[in-house]
Amino acid sequence: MGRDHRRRGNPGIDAGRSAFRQDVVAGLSLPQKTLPPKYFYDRAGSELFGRICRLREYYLTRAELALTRTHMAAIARFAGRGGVLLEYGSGESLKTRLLLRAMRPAVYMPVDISAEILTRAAGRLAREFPWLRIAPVAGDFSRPLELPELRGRDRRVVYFPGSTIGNLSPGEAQAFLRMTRGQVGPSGAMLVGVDLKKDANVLHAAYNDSRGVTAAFNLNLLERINRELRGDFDLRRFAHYAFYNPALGRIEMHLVSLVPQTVNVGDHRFTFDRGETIHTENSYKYSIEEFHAIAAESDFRGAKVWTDRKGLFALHGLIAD
Ligand code: SAH
Ligand code: AVI
Repeated sequence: MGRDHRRRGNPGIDAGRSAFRQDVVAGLSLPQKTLPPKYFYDRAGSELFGRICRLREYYLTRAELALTRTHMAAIARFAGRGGVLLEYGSGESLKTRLLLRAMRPAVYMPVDISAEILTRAAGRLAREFPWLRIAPVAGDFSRPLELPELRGRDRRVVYFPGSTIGNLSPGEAQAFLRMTRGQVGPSGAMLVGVDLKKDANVLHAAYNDSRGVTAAFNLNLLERINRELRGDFDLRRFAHYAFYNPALGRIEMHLVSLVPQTVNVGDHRFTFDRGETIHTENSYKYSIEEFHAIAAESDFRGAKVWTDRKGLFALHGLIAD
């Protein structure tokens, strides 16, 4: 077994907290108050996301798992055996297990902003796959990341499942793909999970679940600000609000202020009108053609695409163009 324990990725807790403070203050100072969705994933947020994945209404995880199982042999042929598998936003590395078994990469490099979940997942994988070298990187993929040396001659494959790419704007998604295109080089490949466009009612239910888990996930961001940045958000005065914006092809998640109010975050003070919102997340949905166009802008060619039987979700196999 080869576990790599050196600390890598972005700077430590204090630098992380100061970036969090800066982003929160900047976002709440905008005319449309906004918070970056990457801050959802503290310990409580990651656990809530795990519960979302098991909800009846949240079809994304089940659809992607089903299509991966069904097409595993073809996906593994596309990815190739051995080499380096680099995964962004790996979380629990749930779907990755299927890929690891079929691909048997020499090195698996999971990258996630949530260091705790990453370490726990890497520990489990090390027990389950004793032959695998695991090199976890705790870091933010929206900033330049210090990655461990990628072994020169090995083929590199980047895996980005879960439709996490949908949480980036189309421009950010292109920039992200351009970065990974540089990482995989001319002979590498990328596997990207993308949620497909579909009936708005199905989308609406997935982001407004009957048990209120998505609402708790959204509101946890305010709780995190209270905990880590000396905030005084009263969670009873904000409500989860998610809807599909068909013109932009995205689910938007907001937190609506239920009353006129003033909120403090450390030494900063923010006022809210009744009905004013904080925009917390976008989740873009792309048709196969739309996603191919984004990939092409980043010098990737859509070589393969696998979907589930219901046509809910797509896994794209991209190669360097
Ligand atoms: N890949 C898993 C988890 C998806 S949830 C799945 O398909 O189920 C999104 C994951 O991306 C979370 O684990 C979160 O911590 C991570 N994440 C979100 N924004 C990130 C960022 N900017 N940098 C690194 N990881 C990020
Ligand atoms: C991680 N990401 C792809 C999820 C999504 O569906 O956009 C995050 C999420 N937000 C609300 N529910 C789940």
